[in-house]
Order: sequence, then structure tokens, then C-alpha cells
Amino acid sequence: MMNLSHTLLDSLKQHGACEMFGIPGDFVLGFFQQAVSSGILPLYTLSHEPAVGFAADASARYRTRLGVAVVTYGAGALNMVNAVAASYAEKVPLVVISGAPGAGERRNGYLLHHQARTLDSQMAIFREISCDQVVLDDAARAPADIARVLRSCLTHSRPVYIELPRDMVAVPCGPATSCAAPSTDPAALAACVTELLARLQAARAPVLMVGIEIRRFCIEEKVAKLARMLKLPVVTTFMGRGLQADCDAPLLGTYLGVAGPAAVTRAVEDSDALLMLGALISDTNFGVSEKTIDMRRAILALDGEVTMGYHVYPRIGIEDLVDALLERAVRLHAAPLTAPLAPLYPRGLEADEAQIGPSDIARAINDAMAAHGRMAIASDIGDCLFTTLDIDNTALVAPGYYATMGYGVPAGLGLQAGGGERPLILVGDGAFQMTGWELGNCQRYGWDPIVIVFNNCSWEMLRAFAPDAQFTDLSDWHFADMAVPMGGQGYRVQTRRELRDALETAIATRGKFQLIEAMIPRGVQSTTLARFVNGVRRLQQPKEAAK
Ligand code: TPW
Ligand code: MG
Repeated sequence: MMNLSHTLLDSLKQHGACEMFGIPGDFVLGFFQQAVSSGILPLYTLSHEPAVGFAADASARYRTRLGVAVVTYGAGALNMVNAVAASYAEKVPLVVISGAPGAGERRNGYLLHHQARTLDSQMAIFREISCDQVVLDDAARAPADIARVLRSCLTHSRPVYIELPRDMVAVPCGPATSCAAPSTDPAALAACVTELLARLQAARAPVLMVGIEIRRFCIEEKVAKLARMLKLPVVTTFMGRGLQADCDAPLLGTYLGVAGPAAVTRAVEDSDALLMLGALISDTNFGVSEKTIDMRRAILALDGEVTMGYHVYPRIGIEDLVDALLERAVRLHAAPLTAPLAPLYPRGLEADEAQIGPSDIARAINDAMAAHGRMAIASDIGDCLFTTLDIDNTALVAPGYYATMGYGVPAGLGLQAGGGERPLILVGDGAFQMTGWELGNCQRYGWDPIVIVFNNCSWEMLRAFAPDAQFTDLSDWHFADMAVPMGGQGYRVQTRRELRDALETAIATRGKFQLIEAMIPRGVQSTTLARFVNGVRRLQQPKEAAK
């Protein structure tokens, strides 16, 4: 006999989920038992709920499918709020499943353990960071409610919240069902495409900027084809770094205003028709633009609508837009491109006795990927993320806009669990202090990521913004020494030669996580971080003075 847990698990699977991450607790124990005994979806447990959220988020981003995080009520779910907020901000289809008190205990007159204020406080908190919610307290409605919520998750590419009272776990329930996707209005779409192509055709220097939605909605190949047909040079946003890595697109590089490669900055800021597909208009993407982009001439497809000039075409799905453009595209006569089409990333690390800087790590990685093949990267926030701008374009998951620390290590675990290949994890020492322990879970599942800790004994990004601050020095924790007891191997490297050798050995060693602790002198930053911080400071100054 089918029960509500089976219906939920089947529905998740039918909507594309391939695994779940979680930490049990008494309010969700029954569902964990159902999940494991049914074998419908594999379940990976980690150590701390933020990591559960990050791992599920990363798997969803990387594989373009639902991510699932299962936690207990209160202490578990509320521990995951920051991770879910990150998924909300960066448009990741994450399904949060939380256990909850059953109907009888809700009425027994006691305060219940894990209760914050009211029994519904948790729902209220998650309503703010999810696009749809349901409490599965009615088995008759459950199949349709689950289908609605999972449909919302995919349509909006944002988290949803499912609360499962523990007395409902095994009640009989009908089979999983599904809801139709919303449709685009064909007449509005036709009008939109006509105007959009006319604007591109009239332009002197159109440019295509791609953002995260093209991955979320799985249209990277189509967008690359569109760029080729329209002869549009392509740039990614900062958040979109890693997009088009596996496509044949005329890619110029990643736009980061005054901090990014000059040719890309020029192309974007001089464009008189910037077509932005799925790009978040965030400060990390655009805050360091010296010449502000003229949004009146830009065309923006985001959040299911298209904006150009002073008007909006509502209800236009980005995939429908790209399909229609592909159908109608005629060759536009874009100006000859001034920049080389294939951006050049630094290679050929000098394996000498010099100290290591962030750009040496980029070089070492580029050399290794040239020799052994590309790896997908999970990066934390910190100078390691700015360093990815010097690393060959390869699949990347990182919190480039929401910028939460602690993402990198659990995200890498999520990549590998999600059926991906062995990932490369880039993380600062400060962020590693937050979630580095999660590596101890690799031994149970056979995961063997390669982790490079940028150990500058410092919150260096903060030092960059506040050079005189007294609180940005961190101690030397000797992370590499912790690797063996946690089931991995560690390498503490001080010189470029040691860095190269450790990376070679790490790549050759399978079956255990490989932790390379790269010692970087305090104050040594990547050129991109230095330019980013200078840019932010300089561009914010006049505004501050005007206050
Ligand atoms: C959850 C604020 C942004 S960057 C940073 C802090 C504290 C320093 C990072 O140090 P780390 O990297 O990891 O050693 P590096 O290269 O700068 O030395 N809490 C959270 N997220 C953020 N973003 C902060 C605080 C922050
Ligand atoms: Mg640091």
C-alpha cells in the first residue's frame, strides 16, 4: 500500500530529483526510515545543516535539476535558513523537507521541543525565502499539493518548503501526479521577438550577456547556437562565470567592470544593444561598472519577462524566447570583434622556491587541467572566487551574488554525490573554518574531491576593504594535519614547486579526499580582488560624500 512518504518521494523523482541530503531528528525520523526502506532516492547525511542546504543547492545548480534537503523541525530547519536564502537569491530549485509535530501533539498543551515562538513560526520564516509552501496535513490533497509545489520550484527556479507532520508519514495516499507548466502567450512572444531583433539589427555593437538563468533553465546550448547565428560576442556575468564552458560559443570572457578583463569591459560598456539573458542585476555583477550600463538600450530577459526600452513583455519564458529567436534569427552584421575570441588564461607555473600567490594557484590548476582534463569547480566566497577569473572556463558553482561563506566544501560534496565527476574545491581558510569538517563525510561515501585551501591566515577580503582593521588576522590552523584522521590526505605547501607537486600527487591519488593547504602570505591578493576592492571604494566614494 502506498503511503504519503512514498508519494512525496515518487513525486520528487518524477520531477527530476536524483538524491537527497539530510540530517535526521525525531520529527523527521519516520520519513528518513521510509526514504531508506523504499530506496526511491539515495540519501546522504552530513554533519551540520548549512552543509545539507549547500550540498543540495550545488547538486541542483550543477546538474540543472531539483535539489532536496531533508531536516528536522526547528533546530534542523532553522539551521538551514542561510543556505536556503542563498538558493532563493541565486535562483536554485531547492526542495526543503522538514519534519514537524503531528496533529495530536500540536494540541497537547505543552511547548514542544524545537519550537521557536509559535508552532508555525518556522513556516513563516521559510515563507520569506521560498516561492511556494505546503503542510502535508491532508492525505487526500497531498498528491496535488506536492505536484503544485514542485512545479513552482521548477518554474521559478527558487526554493520551496514542504512541512511533513510526523503522524502523516505512513498514512495511505494516492499516487504522485503533476501540474502543467505555465505557457507563454504566442502573440506577445512574436511581438517581443520582432522588437528585439529590430533593436539588435539597428545596433552598431550588440553584445550577448549570459547569466545564471540560462543554466537553471537548461538552454546553454541553444544560447550558444543563437550567438553563433547572430554573430554576437558573448560575455558572462560574474555570477555566470563557468557558463558556456561546454558549448561552442564566441565567448569573450567574464564581465566585472573595472575589475575584469579590459576587452570585456569595453565590449559591454560600449555596446548599444546589450542583450542580457537571465542575468541578475546585482551589485556583484554590475556594481563595479565605471561607465554605467545604459539600461534603456539594454534588453533584459529575467524572471519570466522581457524588458526593453521602457516597457515589459510579461509571461515570456526564457526558453520560449530563445526558441523563437532561433527560428526567426537572421544574420546580424555585428562589427568585427576587437578582442581575441578565445580568452587566454595564465599557464606555465614556474615550479621554483618562491612563495605562493593566488595567481600561482590559477596557473597550477590551468596546467593540471591542460594535462589531465578539466574539472568542475566548487568555490567559496573569498579571494579564491576572484581567482577563478584566471582559471580556464570550466563548470563552476559559487555564491557569487549572495556571497555566503561556508559554501565551497559542502558544495563540492554535492557535486560529487550528484553523480558528477571528481570536483575541485577552492576555499579560503576563514570559510574552511566554517564547513571544512564536512570532508570527514567523504570516507563513508567514497567521495574524493581535491580541495585547495587558500591559507593566508586572514580574512583577506575584509582586510582588502579595511586595511587598518585589527581583527582580520586568523591563526595558523595547520589544516593539512587534520586530513589523515578525517580519512583524507593532506599537503601543506609553501612554495610553487611544492604546490605543483602536491597537485600532481592529488590528481593521481583516487579514493580519498586530497587537501592541499596552500600557504599564502597575508596581504597577497589576486589582481582581480585588488581591482574589485579599489573599484568598489572609488565608485562608492562620491555617493558616500553626497549623503
Ligand atoms: C557566512 C563576510 C566576506 S569575505 C570574508 C568574510 C568574513 C573573509 C573570508 O576569509 P577567507 O577568504 O575564507 O579566509 P580570504 O580569501 O578573504 O582570506 N559570514 C558569512 N559570509 C560572509 N560573506 C561573511 C561573513 C566575509
Ligand atoms: Mg583567508
